Amino acid sequence: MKDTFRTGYVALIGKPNTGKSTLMNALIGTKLSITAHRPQTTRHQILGIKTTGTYQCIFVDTPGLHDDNHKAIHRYMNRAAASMFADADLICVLLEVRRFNRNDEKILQRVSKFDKVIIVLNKIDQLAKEACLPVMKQIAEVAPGREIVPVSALKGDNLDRLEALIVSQLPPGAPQFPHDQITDKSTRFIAAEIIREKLFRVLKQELPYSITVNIDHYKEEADITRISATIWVERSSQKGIVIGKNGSLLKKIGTLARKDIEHLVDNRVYLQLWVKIREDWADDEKALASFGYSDANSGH
Ligand SMILES: Nc1nc2c(ncn2[C@@H]2O[C@H](COP(=O)(O)OP(=O)(O)OP(=O)(O)O)[C@@H](O)[C@H]2O)c(=O)[nH]1
Ligand SMILES: [Mg+2]
Repeated sequence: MKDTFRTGYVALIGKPNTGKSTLMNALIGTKLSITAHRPQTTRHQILGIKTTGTYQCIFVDTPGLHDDNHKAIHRYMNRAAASMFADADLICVLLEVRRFNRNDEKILQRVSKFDKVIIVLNKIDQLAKEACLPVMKQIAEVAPGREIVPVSALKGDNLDRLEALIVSQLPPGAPQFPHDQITDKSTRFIAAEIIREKLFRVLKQELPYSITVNIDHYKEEADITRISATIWVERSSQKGIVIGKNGSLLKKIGTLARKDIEHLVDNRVYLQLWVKIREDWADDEKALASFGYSDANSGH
């Protein structure tokens, strides 16, 4: 007898920097969501859709849950993460094997009332197997009876097992998206995110948190895609830092971003970058909305 088709939403939640975006990209097999070694990289909910002959798994990458609510953007990010809890068919809580702490415990307590929760213990490549066991025991004490799956999202270890477990818990149902659709976000959105990722990678200090990227023009032609984007900063001193000496940093960011966007759109890309100031945009509800941080994007 033919198996029933399964479809469901799988929320990936956890503390910042636990590897949610890396895991989603690995499970989908495409880089959809940007990643960085610093926390608070993801700002919006992003769907990553995997469809096979027997199931459609709709992963929801979310911003890391954190207690830092002092700016409007942080409140937006926490809303974008938390709005997923109630609607998901399954919740995967990501924990880092070397950094399991009180904040993770709080997240596990928050999901304790949900039926379907899988605990994903990530970054096991950073620790010897024997050293992982005590952490698993500690987690089991906080979340008794929950399945704990140790993985390395970066190296791909044990992801087959995780995926099989996820799929086995999806409810029966027809697919919600066409079989060839892999995300809910536009190429334009992902292009802006790629630029933001390069800013995270190239710039030192805390500056990336004061930056957002907006695509002003996006035009696909037969043999080239033309993109013009603005990097918004909060103060004039930041503008100089992003541009760098003789424009060197901005050029580097542009080159790195262009390469990734070319890969994404499978075309040559002409990328123009501007740097502009909007004072304190990250704590200004109006500015946030105009830069796309609206609850329509947060999944609210
Ligand atoms: N060693 C190791 N590093 C990993 C693994 N998974 C993710 N990372 C790294 O951890 C850092 C954070 O990864 P992200 O995927 O951006 O984490 P995130 O949970 O999406 O972070 P936020 O969006 O800020 O909440 C990056 O530098 C990743 O390369 C893993 O399995 N092993
Ligand atoms: Mg992320």
